[in-house]
Amino acid sequence: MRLSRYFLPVLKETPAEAQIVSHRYMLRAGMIKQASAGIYSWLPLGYKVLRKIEDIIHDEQRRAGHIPMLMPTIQSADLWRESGRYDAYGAEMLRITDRHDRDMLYTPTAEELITDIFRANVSSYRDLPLTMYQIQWKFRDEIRPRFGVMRGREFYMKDGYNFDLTKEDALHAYNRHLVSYLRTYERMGLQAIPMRADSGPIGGDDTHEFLVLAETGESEVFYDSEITELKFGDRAIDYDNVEQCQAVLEEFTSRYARTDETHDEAVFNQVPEARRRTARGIEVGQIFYFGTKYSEAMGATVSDKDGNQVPVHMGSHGIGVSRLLGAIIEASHDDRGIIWPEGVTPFHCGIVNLKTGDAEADAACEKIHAALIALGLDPLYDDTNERAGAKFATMDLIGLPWRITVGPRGLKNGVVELTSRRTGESEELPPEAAVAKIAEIYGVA
Ligand code: 5CA
Repeated sequence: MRLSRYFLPVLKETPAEAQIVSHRYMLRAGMIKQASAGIYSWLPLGYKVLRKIEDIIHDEQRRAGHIPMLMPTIQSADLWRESGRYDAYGAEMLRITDRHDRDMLYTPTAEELITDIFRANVSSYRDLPLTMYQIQWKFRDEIRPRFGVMRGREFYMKDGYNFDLTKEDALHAYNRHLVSYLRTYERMGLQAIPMRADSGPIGGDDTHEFLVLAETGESEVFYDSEITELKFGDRAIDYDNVEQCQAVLEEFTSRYARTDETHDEAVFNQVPEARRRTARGIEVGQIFYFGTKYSEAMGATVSDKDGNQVPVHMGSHGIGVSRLLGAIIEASHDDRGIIWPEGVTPFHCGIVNLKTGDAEADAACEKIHAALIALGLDPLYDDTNERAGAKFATMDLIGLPWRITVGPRGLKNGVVELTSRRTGESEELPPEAAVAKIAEIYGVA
């Protein structure tokens, strides 16, 4: 992509309304624009990262055997009256009346609708286990929308729902989700720690929130520092293997790690003092097992092996897709801008032409740009007439992990410069070698 043809409305000034760094950088880098309180347009650069995050989630859900689908954002109130949540949800639910005076709502989550789909179509234990999920917009009329996409009113969420015959099967689904979430966040360059939490309006006893540690996080968290040394990494996992998934759950949840809602000072004090940590965290996901809460209220039953009608055991599992952009930036930035992890970067690398209009520099940039595209990569080529300093400032702000800098002086010696956004380190090398190195980094060599 040529920057001269792209839509990247970068702001020079720091917007006064933005209190935290991720919000400031998302506005300054032209990723989002507020449409009204807690509601944002996703400009091209922000939308690209949103899509990358979505792709990783789909990929990891597929690995875990979960089935993608899509449900509407506007739902009838009737289903929510059946579960009892139409009244219970309170002012956070955006209620809408259609032209026939029917009560509708903008979905804050989708347990009711998926349960309705299930009960209309599944009647036998033979069709279980079943886990379906969607990535869809949600609306919660938060009292205090703030921090940009972190606490929006409209936000993008992955929500998955499992249906199982027994509690044991449903707990396996819970464990499967925990494993798939660990993998998902790691691929985004994040460490998200599962912590015992409170289930709130979703209900149920078993629930873990995934928290990214950050000073600007809205949750207060308490944990054993040993937990930050755990990494799922690229170990093999068989999602059908109950013991294997259970072992991962135990490994990642046996140490003390709780949000303030479930914090217990007496239990915390049993952790050796040197390992006790109090910090703040950003909740980027939550998994729930709530048993038969919705299936009983809504008559979602199946016939078991003996022909008895039994309510199914369920859970739901969410990832804050739009919030993740904020969380990743909070975890990965410096005073010049964002530093995208390779897994979610909007463009794989930047190409900066130090002297646009110089025939040799232009030709070299074009060649690098074309070579990267031919490899299936997505570079952003700054072919504008801005000064070099301004070009660097934009590249640093938007946070592409790699930059190739091309200028007449280097080209005389047959070299360009390859710079890492994270370390700031540069090396001079021939253009072809710079392209080869980028290809190697992204595994397309
Ligand atoms: N039905 C369940 C699981 S699908 C559910 O709704 N869970 S939730 O309430 O925990 O939301 C899932 C995730 O969405 C949260 O972990 C959080 O990362 C994100 N989220 C929740 N509210 C907001 C909000 N106002 N703005 C941005 N993200 C949010």
